[in-house]
Amino acid sequence: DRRGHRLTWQSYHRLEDIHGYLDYMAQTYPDLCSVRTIGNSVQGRPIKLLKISNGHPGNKAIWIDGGIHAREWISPATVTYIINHIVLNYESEPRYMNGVDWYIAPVLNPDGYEYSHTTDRLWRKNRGRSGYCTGTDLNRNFGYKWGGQGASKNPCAETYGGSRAFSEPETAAIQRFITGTRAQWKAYISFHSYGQYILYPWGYNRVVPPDHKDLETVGRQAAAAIRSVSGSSYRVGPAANTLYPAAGGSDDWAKGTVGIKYAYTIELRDNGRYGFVLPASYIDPSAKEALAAVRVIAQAVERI
Ligand code: ING
Ligand code: ZN
Repeated sequence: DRRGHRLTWQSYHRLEDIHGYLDYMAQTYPDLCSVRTIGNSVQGRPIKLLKISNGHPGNKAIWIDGGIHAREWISPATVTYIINHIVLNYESEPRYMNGVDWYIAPVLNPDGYEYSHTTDRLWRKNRGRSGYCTGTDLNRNFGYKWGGQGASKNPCAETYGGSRAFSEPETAAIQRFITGTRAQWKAYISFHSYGQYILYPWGYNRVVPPDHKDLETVGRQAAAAIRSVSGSSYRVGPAANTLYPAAGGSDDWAKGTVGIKYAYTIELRDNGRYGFVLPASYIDPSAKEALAAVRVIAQAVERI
C-alpha cells in the first residue's frame, strides 16, 4: 500500500505520479473517494477515474476530464488540483459542491501523455496505429455527428477522427462508463488548452442547441468568476462559431447523445505566448480560475 504521493502543483508530472495520487486519495479518504479503471489505452495503460461522493442518493452527477490531448499538460494538472481542492475542503464547502457525485478522469489519453513527455512534446492524438500513420484525435472520435466538418479522414492528420465513431479504446471507455453508470448526469466539463475559452455545443456546425441561452448564461457567469479571481479573460460561446467547426468532440456527444445539459469544453491558459508549453508556474493561477468556473457550473446544476 501507498504512504503518501508524489504529486505537486509546482511542476508537471508523469502518469505514474498522477495515478499514484488517485490511488492515494482513494486509500486516504475511503468514505469519500473511490478509484476505478474505466478501460485501457491502445498500449494497455489504465484510464483511471476518481469518484468523489458522500453517497447521498439524490446527488446530481458531474463529469470532469482532462488530458484528451497529450500536449495540453495544464489540463491534467488543473484537474488534479480540482480533485485536491474538493476533497481537502469537503466539510467546509457549500451544498452545491458536496451534493454532487463527481466523476473525474485527469488523463484520458495516457499513451499520448507519456509520449509527449518522452518523445514529442507537441503530440496531440492517441497512439493507435492506422496504416502508415499513428494516432487518432480522440476529440474527433465521439459519436455525435461523427465525421463531419473539422475532422479529417486522413490518418496522418492531426485531426484524424478514426475509422468509425468510438473506434479507439480511450473514447469507447468513456462511452461505456457514462452510458453504463446510473447517475443523474447534469454537467460534463472537458479541460483543454490553450486560448482561454468556455465553449459549449455545437462544435459540429454553426448552430446552437435549443437551450443555448442557459449554456451561455452559465458560461458567462463562469467567465465572470474567473475574472474576479485572477483577472484573466475567457471568451464564451458555441464552439463552432467561437473557435472553429469540429465534429466528433466529447461535449457534443455528452449533450447530443447522452442529453447532459451543461456540456462545456474549457480551453485553459494561455493566450498564445507559451501555448501548449505553458510554464509550470502557471499551474496554480490557472487551476484556481478553473476551479472558480467549476463552482459556477456546480451551482447551476444545483438549480436544475
Ligand atoms: N481545442 C478543441 C479541439 O478539439 C474544440 C476545440 C472544442 C473542438 C469543442 C470541438 C469541440 O480542437 C483544442 N485545443 O484541443
Ligand atoms: Zn485539446
